[in-house]
Amino acid sequence: MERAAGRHRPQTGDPLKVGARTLDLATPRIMGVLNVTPDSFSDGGRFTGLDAALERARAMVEEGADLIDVGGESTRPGAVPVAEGEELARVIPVIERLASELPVAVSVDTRKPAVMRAAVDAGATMINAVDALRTEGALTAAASLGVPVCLMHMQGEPATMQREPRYADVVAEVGAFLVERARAAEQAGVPADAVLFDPGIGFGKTLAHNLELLRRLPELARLGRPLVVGVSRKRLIGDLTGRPLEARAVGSAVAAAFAVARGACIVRAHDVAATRDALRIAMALAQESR
Ligand code: HH2
Repeated sequence: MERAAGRHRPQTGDPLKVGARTLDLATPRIMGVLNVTPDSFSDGGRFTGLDAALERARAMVEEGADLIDVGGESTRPGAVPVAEGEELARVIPVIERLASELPVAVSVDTRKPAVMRAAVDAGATMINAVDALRTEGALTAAASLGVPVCLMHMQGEPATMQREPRYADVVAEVGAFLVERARAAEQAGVPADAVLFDPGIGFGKTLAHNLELLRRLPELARLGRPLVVGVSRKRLIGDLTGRPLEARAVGSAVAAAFAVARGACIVRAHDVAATRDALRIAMALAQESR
């Protein structure tokens, strides 16, 4: 893919080391979503078998995914927390298999320190910390594992987060939260250059909050850490297009391209082929406008 040239793209320093691999974030990257849960909002129950999970991951890599994010606990609005043993049983065999068979890095989407440890032991080389390492023991676990960590903003808990979320200034508050969590991670021993930020689109946010975060993404990019953004198939796409979950690929890809043009380095996507095409167009246009 063409090198980035958009005026909003941040200088994020060195390429990201993910295990033995290196991700040059000057080119936008796609994180393919693989939920091995019965209840994820868009792909729940579809990839819970080992072979189905592997097949799905392979297809996403073929379509252009640069890493695969494995999740064993849904964080959709209203989701019920999953016990540690259950989450381990869901994700560890899948991560083991993907890490040994895929040509790309594998990340683990979790809040639990025990899952982080077992996942890295099984071959994961990145932690997608959807509560920004606020679970007890998670900061220490992340520091000891020595892999990059994505710190995501969430207001409240999945079970209740969409009940009237409020902010005085959503961008300022999300930014301050991420900076505070990065400081906590650094104090625990996570190297500053191993931290990525994610505004957590849809996590305790109204449509207006989500749109404002996406429009003002350059302000978050200026915080100096690579930005991860997940819009894929989310409610905002449904609200804006009127489309059901299975018909949100185009809307999601357009939103991902917009996020990249505004400074996102990694986009989290279910529909990888559509997203890859959209990013290619967005980056080619960004280069034109230099
Ligand atoms: N969104 C979801 C889950 N994990 N991680 C990051 N870093 N950013 C996101 O926006 C994000 C995330 C929710 O989407 P999905 O995984 O498809 O659904 P569920 O939580 O129901 O499994």
